[in-house]
Amino acid sequence: MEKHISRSIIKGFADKLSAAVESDVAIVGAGPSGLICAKILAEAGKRVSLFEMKLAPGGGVWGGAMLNNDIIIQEEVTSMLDEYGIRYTDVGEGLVKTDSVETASALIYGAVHAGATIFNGVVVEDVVYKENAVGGVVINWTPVLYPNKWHVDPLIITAKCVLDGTGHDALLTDKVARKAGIKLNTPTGGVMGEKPMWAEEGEIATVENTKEVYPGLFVSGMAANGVFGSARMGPIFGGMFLSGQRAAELILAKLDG
Ligand code: 48H
Repeated sequence: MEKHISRSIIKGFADKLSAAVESDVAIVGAGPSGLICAKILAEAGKRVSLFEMKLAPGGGVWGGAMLNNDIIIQEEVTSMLDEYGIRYTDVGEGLVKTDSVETASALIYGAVHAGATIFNGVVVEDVVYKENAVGGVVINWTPVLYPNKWHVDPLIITAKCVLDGTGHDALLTDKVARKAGIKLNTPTGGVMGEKPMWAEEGEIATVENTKEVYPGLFVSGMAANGVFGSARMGPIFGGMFLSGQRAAELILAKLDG
């Protein structure tokens, strides 16, 4: 029995990782925008690999606001909540609240159930950059790099499109821009840095900023606002849902167009 348990898990994981080596889309960061994008792309039949450096996917959803574990979403986005079966309560002013634990778990289940593969505990430390385009990600086990900084060479995942959904500091896009010495599709050509809180503006901007910032490299969610220098918005998540949806639309247009 023990031998069979171990061999089944080792083989199953090796098969998953081996299949991921040739992905259509590599999504970096399992926050709400990355998870929503993953579900839509997987439903469209794309081979989607999602890498999350933490043990638990879900990003900033779990903690609600200062660990008050509810989040706020705009009424216009409740059709997306309905699709996941996430329950919500009207709180007035065109807003609803949801339980953050129910929301995070539903988004994770939705992505995996649609056919995306989530690799948790895996950090994306770099990208593949060839012939003026991003063509994949470079991965390692999170404990190899944090806090240990062991000198262990990574594995490489090829992908036609890469989504930076890493949140506030857009660290992946920042690293790519610096290391490859490239100009991004931003007004300055670089990562502009997130602005302070302005909920209404930040929510609109996160969807508008969801773009292909360099051939093969897309940004979503807070990373999009970090790249384009837009405001943060606090614990309201409609923009993150719509950004994930927008990222999927743009990536599908690139893959199928
Ligand atoms: C693998 C990585 C790496 C890496 C980071 O921040 P997130 O929740 O993602 P978004 O942008 O979809 O959602 C943002 C939202 O949660 C939020 O923070 C809001 C609304 N803030 C407003 C405000 O004012 O504060 O998740 C990003 C995920 C995290 O789980 C990271 O662990 C992960 O990306 N990640 N995974 N490799 N290099 N870097």
